[in-house]
This record gives sequence, C-alpha cells and structure tokens, in this order.
Amino acid sequence: MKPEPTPQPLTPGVVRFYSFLPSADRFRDDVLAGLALPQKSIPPKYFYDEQGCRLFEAICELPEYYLTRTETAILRGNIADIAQFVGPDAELIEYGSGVQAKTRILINALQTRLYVPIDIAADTLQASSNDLAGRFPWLNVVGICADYTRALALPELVGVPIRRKAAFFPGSTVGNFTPEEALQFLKNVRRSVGKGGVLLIGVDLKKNKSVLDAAYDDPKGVTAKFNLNLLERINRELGGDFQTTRFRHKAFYDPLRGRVEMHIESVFSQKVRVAGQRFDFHAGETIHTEISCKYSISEFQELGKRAGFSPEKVWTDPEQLFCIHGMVAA
Ligand code: AVJ
Repeated sequence: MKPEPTPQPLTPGVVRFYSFLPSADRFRDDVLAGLALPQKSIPPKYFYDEQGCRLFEAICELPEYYLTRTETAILRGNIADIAQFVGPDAELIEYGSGVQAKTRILINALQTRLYVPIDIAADTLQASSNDLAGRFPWLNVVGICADYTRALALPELVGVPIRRKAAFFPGSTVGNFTPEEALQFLKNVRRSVGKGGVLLIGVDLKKNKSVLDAAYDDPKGVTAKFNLNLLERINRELGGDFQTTRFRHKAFYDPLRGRVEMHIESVFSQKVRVAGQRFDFHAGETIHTEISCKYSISEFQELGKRAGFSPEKVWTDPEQLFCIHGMVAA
C-alpha cells in the first residue's frame, strides 16, 4: 500500500471513499481452491455481488426471516439507553454496513458526526453512503470498501472532534465466522476502537430448530435464489458453466453445533468447468457456502471477554429471539 499522505480534514456532506478491495483474482483463487477441497466450500462474503445484495434485502423482508425486523425493533425500543451507553461524540464504525437502514436510527439518536461504514460490496456502499449523507447534513461519512474478514488498518481521519470509537456490527453477521474466527475478529475490533471504545453487536440467539430451519429455507425460495446466485456469479465472472437447475439449496440448523449450515447440493452426478478447470460432483455432493452460528447470551459474553471486552449491556426482544450486546474495550 502507498504511504498515507497528510490526512486532509473531513467536510460534512462530502462522502470520502477508500478502497482496500481484494482483486478479482482473489475471487477466482478462492473459488478454485474451495472447489478442490474434499468438502467443496466457498466463503459467504462472495454472496454479495449486486444481485446478491438485492436478494439479501429481499430475505430481510420475509416473514420467516425474523432477524432484521427483530433487531430493528430492539434498537428502536431501547434507543435512549443505547445512546446513553455509547455516549456523546462517538465515531461510529460499522462492519458490513449494507443498506445502512439500522444505522439511521443510531445516527439520529447519537447525533453522530463521523460515520465509517465498511463493506465488501462497493456499489451498495457508495449508494447507501451518499444517500445517508444527504439525510444528515452535519454528518461526515468515510466509506471503506474492504474485506473485514482480514485484519484491516483504518485510515487516520482528522477534522472531527471524537471522544471515543464505537463499533457497530449488526445482523448477527458475526455468526458467519466460526467461534475461533469470531474471537480473532473481535480482537481486531478491540484494537480498532482502543481502550474505552465500545462495541454494539447484534447476535442471533439459539432457539427451536423449526424456527431456524424456516428462516434459512423459506417457502418462497428467496434464500434458495440467494444461495444459488453464487453459482451464477461464478458463471458471470469466472466463465463457469454451472446449470443452476441441476443444483438445489439446502439449509438446516444443527442443534449440536448451534449453527445453521447452508449448502448447494448437486442433484445429479455431473461435471462443471470453472476458469478452464474441471470439477466433478457426485449426486448429493454439496458445496458448503455458509455457517450462521447462534449464541446464548452468556456464550457470547464469554467470547467478548476473551477478546478483551467487558460485557456491560444486553438488549433483547420479548421472545428472546435476538439480542444486541453492549461491550466496552477493557
Ligand atoms: C447477513 C450473514 C447475517 O447468516 O443470517 C441470510 C445471511 N444467509 N439467509 C445470516 C443469510 C441466509 C445472514 N447474515
């Protein structure tokens, strides 16, 4: 990376973007390596091309997908307490910011002056950040297009007085990491916010298998489309020849491991070519595309402590479907 020039002061209403995006070759390398594994597997971050972002937004509207709606209600219902917990003059750093809908609630309540959304999806990041800056004229927005599953050094920002840093990681996206990866990620966040910084993190709670199975395998087939779009993206960007009708979406909650697993299953024995390489599937063989780990309140607090946070607050809904943890960097 180039040496940082002297940081220029920020201006409200002028959205600044930084791109630390992995090259297109990385997608190719990860897909080719993942399809060569005994258990074929592709990381979930590759779901989010333009079509994938749209399909994820459609998932969030499904009656079975309670996560988004419940988390939004928790935020709204506890916003005064949450704002008090974060305190005034906080820089708000959001991981996986997407369409930034929940963020508006926070920015409004916190009267945030510096917002740093981080997302892998460049177009969604730009469109959402510009839209947000238009809604809050006093707000400085610095969009970071990056893959935050790798350690990430945030640029130095000047011109806005800040008392502490607050990391916001909604959506239970932390569940896409294994617990070991989540620990590593939380340690990185701990370093980014510094001592006294805070973390607001949305975490889906363990629950009845039938509720979770329906949330990840909806009857309208939107989640199936979202999952199978990965094959279409490979066809589009890597010259693959997947016939998506010869594959099917498979998602289920494994109560022993406390996680949902999502796979793409080959319905037939078949061969596929991607970027000039051949891959064989036997009937019933799967590509593992996602895990969504579920944590009890105490399990996640334990993880936070191991990462150097002190768990101080938990906000939840009356049915205990979902929760938001408030933690302070020790
Ligand atoms: C955005 C990663 C939190 O795991 O619940 C939704 C993605 N996958 N339906 C999740 C997703 C299938 C979602 N996260």
